[in-house]
Amino acid sequence: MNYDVKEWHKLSLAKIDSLMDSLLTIKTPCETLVESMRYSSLNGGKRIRPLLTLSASVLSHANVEDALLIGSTIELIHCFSLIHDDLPIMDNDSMRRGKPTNHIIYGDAVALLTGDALHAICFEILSSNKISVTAEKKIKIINLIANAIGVHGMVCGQTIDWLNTGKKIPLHELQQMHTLKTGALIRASILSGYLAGDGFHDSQYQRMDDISQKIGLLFQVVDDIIDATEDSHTLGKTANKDAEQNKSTYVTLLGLEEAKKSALNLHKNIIEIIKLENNSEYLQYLTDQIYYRNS
Ligand code: GRG
Repeated sequence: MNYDVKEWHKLSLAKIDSLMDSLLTIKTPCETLVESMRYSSLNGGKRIRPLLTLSASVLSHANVEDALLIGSTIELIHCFSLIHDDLPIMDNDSMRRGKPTNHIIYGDAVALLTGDALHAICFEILSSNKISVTAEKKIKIINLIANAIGVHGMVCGQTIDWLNTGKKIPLHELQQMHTLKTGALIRASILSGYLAGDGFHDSQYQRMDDISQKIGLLFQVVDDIIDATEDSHTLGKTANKDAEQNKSTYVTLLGLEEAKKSALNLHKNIIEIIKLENNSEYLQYLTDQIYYRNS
């Protein structure tokens, strides 16, 4: 099979954006809510999570439309977490994806409610008949995603982060916090795409799980590096925020050079193990994108 990865990336981005647009074309008595949901979702994110879902679905020969829908709903969850993360009561940020954050435009209360609505719509879509996987698989996928975002994942990681702002924490605690806050949703993005397909054994699923956790960690180490090295214009959000808030990061704990070395080794190791999987060209390409990104 010939994989034109750049073309795949471009086409997939267009499909994700178009699907998200149609998922957020909603008739409701509250137009402001939908406008706000669209403002913070249809605004040029990298779409790394749905792209990961799509790339993993290729390995298990899942239906592309199913993978697109699953990935796009995960992106809606990601958008909700960014809105809440930017609120004055949390990170208090005024710029996201190069534009004013949601609460700057719509106010804190509507921003909070917009996040809640994006959260709920993910599960409304996933449990609907828009997805053609079996009921058993659908439940597994919903369970995986729900598990990744609540007390066992993202919200737990965010709470640990919040409670430790201004404190220096040991490296293993930093790693645990990121595994939950960022890694869990990235893991779910990959594994849900894989689960939508067929014909894999438990041992193959375990290997994908290991790969997805390593990709989540690479994403975060790189995120800490670019937060410290890139400017706000390139990042599309306030640069050097971690240091300003006195947060522990891979850069503050290890130093920039060691953090870069750690990302380099992790990237090399992930590529080595992904290459052992058939049809993993898109996943390799996205791992490179995660490693080489500057925003
Ligand atoms: C209150 C239920 C409830 C949940 C909120 C705020 C929160 C819990 C979680 C925040 C999790 C969070 C914001 C993690 C940071 C993840 C991160 C590194 C975001 C940047 O992701 P990119 O680089 O951004 O993929 P784009 O803009 O490209 O999508």
